[in-house]
Amino acid sequence: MTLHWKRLATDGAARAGMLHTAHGEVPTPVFMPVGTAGTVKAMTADAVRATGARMVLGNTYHLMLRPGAERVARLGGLHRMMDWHGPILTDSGGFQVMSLSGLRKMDEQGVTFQSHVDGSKHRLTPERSVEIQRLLGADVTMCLDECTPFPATGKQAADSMRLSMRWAARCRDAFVEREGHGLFGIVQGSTYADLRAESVEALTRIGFEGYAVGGLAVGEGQEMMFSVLDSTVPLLPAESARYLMGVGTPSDLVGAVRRGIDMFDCVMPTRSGRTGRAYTRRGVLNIRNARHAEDDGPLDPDCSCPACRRHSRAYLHHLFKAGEMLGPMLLTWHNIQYYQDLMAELRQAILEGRFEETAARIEAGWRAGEE
Ligand code: PRF
Ligand code: ZN
Repeated sequence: MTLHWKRLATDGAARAGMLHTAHGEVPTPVFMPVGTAGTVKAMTADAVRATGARMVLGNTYHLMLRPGAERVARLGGLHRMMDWHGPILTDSGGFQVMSLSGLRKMDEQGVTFQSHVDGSKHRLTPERSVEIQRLLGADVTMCLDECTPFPATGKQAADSMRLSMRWAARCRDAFVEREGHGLFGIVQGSTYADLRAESVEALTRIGFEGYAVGGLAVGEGQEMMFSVLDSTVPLLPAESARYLMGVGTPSDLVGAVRRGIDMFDCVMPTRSGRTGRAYTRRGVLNIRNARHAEDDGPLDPDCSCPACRRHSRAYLHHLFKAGEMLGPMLLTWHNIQYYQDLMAELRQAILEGRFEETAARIEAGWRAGEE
């Protein structure tokens, strides 16, 4: 059987389910830590697993440039290289080309760009992106798309979305079916409900193992993002997984799960962990702040991660002040743990039919406030 998702319970629009892949099962809603360059930065694979994470994300763009997709394949694939034996979803590269590469040129066939690593020239087409993701060994392959910049006029958004839909059809043709592997389409259309509907229609006509909502969290704000989800998510097939790409804050996750999203990825917990920002049950804090310098208490008393169980805020503060690498490691661990605990709590609440009261309690905790 190819990769598939099974719905186990619903509560309002929120869903609890199970994603079945070649590398195991993943309970949803799920948050996938970002392992861009073949590592979840500052974490060993065992540490990632210990947080409860069951699926991680890898990036076509970074790995094609360094160490190269063919080299990863010769070395046994990304799972073996990373020593991560759970499922891996890989992003297709288009989004990262736009946000990271130098000179780039888009045409009907694909995108040509300059590497941010050494300035060398590369080309990505829908066919090559799918091939690279196969060489990496991705369980979930993403279609090559264009993430329409925000804001966009109706015409810009329509042209961009339709190009992504033509590329989606080419990705479907290029994808080689393998047991437990699947291809996800990506809905685009910016903030225009009619274009989002047209995009869903085009993708469901082609048919994918799952559907992502792309082009959000690009500057439109949470209210607009939720409004796009309100109009778009109900159009997606009820029996397929839904993935909101590159989102988001804990509050974004609760709001998107409430609207029927099953899967997420974001650099936020890892990236902000490295700069000293911590997400807790009582909101966000920065451990570098002087008020933590002599605080002997834990970062989050209800968290089971090593940063919280074995260390004080004062010690974590000291590590960051001294520029010690253990600081970013411990805060990354904590933030991933927090995101995993949040998703597990939402999933349990959906299974027990008490999503809204759980969400309200979590949101009240953040308002009780750290800063
Ligand atoms: N497309 C792809 N990857 C993405 C996005 C997208 O639109 C986003 C938007 N938030 C993040 N990552 N392929
Ligand atoms: Zn913790």
